Amino acid sequence: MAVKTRPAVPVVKGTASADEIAAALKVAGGVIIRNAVSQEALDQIELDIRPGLENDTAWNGSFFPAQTRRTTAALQKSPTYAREICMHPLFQGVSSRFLTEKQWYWSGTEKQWTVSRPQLSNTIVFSIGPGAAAQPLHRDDSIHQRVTKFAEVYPSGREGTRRDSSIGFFVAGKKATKANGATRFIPGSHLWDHNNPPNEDLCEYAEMERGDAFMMLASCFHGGSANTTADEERLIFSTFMTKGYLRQEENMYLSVDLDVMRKYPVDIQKVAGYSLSEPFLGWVDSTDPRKLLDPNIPDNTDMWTGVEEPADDWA
Ligand SMILES: O=C(O)CCC(=O)C(=O)O
Ligand SMILES: [Fe+2]
Repeated sequence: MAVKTRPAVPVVKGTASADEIAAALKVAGGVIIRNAVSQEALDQIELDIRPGLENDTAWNGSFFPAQTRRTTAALQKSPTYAREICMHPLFQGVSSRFLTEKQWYWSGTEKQWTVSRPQLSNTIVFSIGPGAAAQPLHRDDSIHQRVTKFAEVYPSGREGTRRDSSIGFFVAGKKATKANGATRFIPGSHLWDHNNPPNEDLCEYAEMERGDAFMMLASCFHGGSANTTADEERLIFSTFMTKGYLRQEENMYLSVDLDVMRKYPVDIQKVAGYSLSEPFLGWVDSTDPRKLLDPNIPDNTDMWTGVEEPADDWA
């Protein structure tokens, strides 16, 4: 099985562009972003989600260590999480570049172009306590039944938008070190063939200060590591975006009350899943599901965008 030398771990500043981060992800599969989220936002998010962590009990299974506490449905619990993490411009910008898909189909003898934009897949807060064992190395794209073929380099253009099902954004709510269990990952493993098993010896650790973030393609091998400290909590805000036509990992429609969703601005509602994936996927009552949140918006019953290929419209 072809395994190339490992690329270095890319580390960029929070002022980097989405294009720079996308380019680095294509090479390494994961990127560390310094100072991605402000300390004030993290203070508020922690206040919002701490009760949920305190109410959680040990996972009944082996994937999460007994010392891990989780809380989900961040949109229900923390508008600051929604705005500052889910809608982070770099997370949204990079997700648009990898996960937006354009395709044409025949309508009679006319080609009709459609665009499917990415949506939120999950929002999970992890608190991983002292003594927690390491997670096995895994790829998060298994939830979407993905089978990755070996590639020398990440494909460009439309083929590139078909490779990954999801992108993760792990924001450090507290310092993450090798000792307290920082996420480890295998740089370059997003290009590996499905049959190529992970290898612990090839791992690097995403060590972060509070407010740094680790962005990762879902095809990259990774896992939470052992927390070998006596008294340090590792606090991670973990958010994924996925394709507009795949099932969300966390069912946002059942996890977030409609009354809570109604209070959010339109951009958050759309990213949460209240929009159509063209040509006509995800409707309610044969129209845009966002009508459930705002009955005054116009009906959307167009099943295509047009005969011209739409331009890439991200900033
Ligand atoms: O704990 C971490 O850093 C990563 C968690 C993870 O990869 C998972 O739960 O799928
Ligand atoms: Fe994972």
